[in-house]
Amino acid sequence: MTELLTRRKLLTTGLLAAAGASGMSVAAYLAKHYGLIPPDHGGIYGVGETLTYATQRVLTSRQSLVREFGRSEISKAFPVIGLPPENEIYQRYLAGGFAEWRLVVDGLVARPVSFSLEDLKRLPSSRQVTLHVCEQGWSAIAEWTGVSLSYFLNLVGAHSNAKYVVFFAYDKWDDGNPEWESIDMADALHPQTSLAYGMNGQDLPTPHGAPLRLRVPRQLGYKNVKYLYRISVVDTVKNLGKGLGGVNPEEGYSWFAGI
Ligand SMILES: Nc1nc2c(c(=O)[nH]1)N[C@H]1C(S)=C(S)[C@@H](COP(=O)(O)O)O[C@H]1N2
Ligand SMILES: [Mo]
Repeated sequence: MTELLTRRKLLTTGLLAAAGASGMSVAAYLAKHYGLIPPDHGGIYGVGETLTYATQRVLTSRQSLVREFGRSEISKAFPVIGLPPENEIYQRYLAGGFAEWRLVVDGLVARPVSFSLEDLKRLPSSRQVTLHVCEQGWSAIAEWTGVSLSYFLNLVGAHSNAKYVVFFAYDKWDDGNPEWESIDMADALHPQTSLAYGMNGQDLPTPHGAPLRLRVPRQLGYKNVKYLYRISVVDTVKNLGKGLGGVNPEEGYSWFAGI
């Protein structure tokens, strides 16, 4: 930690100096030289968000893995944040065991297709026993079974110039704002990022996001979108919602929630 803080300070100081010398803001400097600007950079926490994002992206290669646990370490209790969507279409799919449910994939992909749950289960599966860390102050370990997102993106032919993958869910916040989030390509292609349809050896339990959720263990809880219906591969999120990259930044959380 001390080392990280020191390097972080050095990096920040270096960037400030470099930006200062060229007469640009740090954010503009980062954008120009590294493309490392989170979608919500313009807010009150703008410069801070940009530095946190850029610092982590520079200090950690996208291949650095989170710890994997043994099955004996799986948590007995796993809290639920975000109850199953009440809307009609979700309830209908749920009642039918998700046989009619489809995951729609669109955007910058060579093959825009939709997948049934059975289609997804026929793809090579990935398993991980990892820690889920909620920003609300709890964490829990579970085994997740699913499809590696990098495998999936390759399968649908995601374009190499795409920058984000956007995840849309069936539920809405109390204020009516629909649930959606995005991650950048570094997280999307990370080997432990997956589309999970199983938890602790069983089908994903309904309150944990059935039939499919994002599992992105390098990011805090709220980036792990449950109750998915659509995935979009894009080069910008500016035209989605308020342009901040997700409902969480629209509601005051940081878009980048790396851990
Ligand atoms: N669609 C949807 N996904 C969501 C949420 C939600 O309310 N709706 N809550 C998020 C938060 S804050 C956390 S901590 C995790 C909780 O997952 P769990 O209910 O399986 O513990 O899901 C995340 N994904
Ligand atoms: Mo959370």
